[in-house]
Amino acid sequence: MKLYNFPFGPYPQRVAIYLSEKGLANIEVIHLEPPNGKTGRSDFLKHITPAGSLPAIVDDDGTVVGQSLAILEYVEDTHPEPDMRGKTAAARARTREFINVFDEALTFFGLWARHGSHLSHGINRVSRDMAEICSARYFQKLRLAEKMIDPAMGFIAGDTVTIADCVAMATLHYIIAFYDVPIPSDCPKLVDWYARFSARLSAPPNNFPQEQHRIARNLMEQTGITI
Ligand SMILES: N[C@@H](CCC(=O)N[C@@H](CS)C(=O)NCC(=O)O)C(=O)O
Repeated sequence: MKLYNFPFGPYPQRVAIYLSEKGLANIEVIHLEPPNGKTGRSDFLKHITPAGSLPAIVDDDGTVVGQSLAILEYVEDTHPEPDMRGKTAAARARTREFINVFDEALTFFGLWARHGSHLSHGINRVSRDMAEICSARYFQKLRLAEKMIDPAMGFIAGDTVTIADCVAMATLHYIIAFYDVPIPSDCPKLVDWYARFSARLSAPPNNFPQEQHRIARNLMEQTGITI
């Protein structure tokens, strides 16, 4: 199996963290430059998946899977051990609940950054309304996750690592480390989980391109948002 990925970013890191936690070594990882607003999608990536986005996998039988969440499910289906979805129907439902919450959080965050960050100036239309509405929805999703976390469990969705931890970690690491947007202090269970998961070997590196990081940081000040 080949994984086409990128060394940083919330979607690529979902899969990178997952592979590290899963302990799968028989996947060849090929890092590519993702398409962006300036360069557009590369013909190579468009050839792999219709979306032309990273990550994408190509299995040995020719199966192609794009979209990070579909990739996680596909690898779980083809490599069931160790299980990273939850052993019972209820546990798997809980895993999916958390995945949905963080996926929605990332979508709102993405709209906030895309229409507010100095990184997007000249690429996307700057919108004060978008920053206000989407940042509020982003923080609302984190507060929902906070309510859902059971502090008696060591991981986000239960007592073992699941793909929900990988999705949550990839999301929060990108937003905290690249854009300098902290988890609100009224989410102590989430803050605690993030600190503990950050100490794991699977935690993403802070390997951001320096110039992009310099422009991206302080998103809250750039867009006039306070928590
Ligand atoms: N929904 C997709 C999003 C993937 C995504 O946006 N990847 C970025 C790289 S971090 C990318 O390729 N962006 C360029 C594009 O979509 O044209 C997923 O979950 O895999």
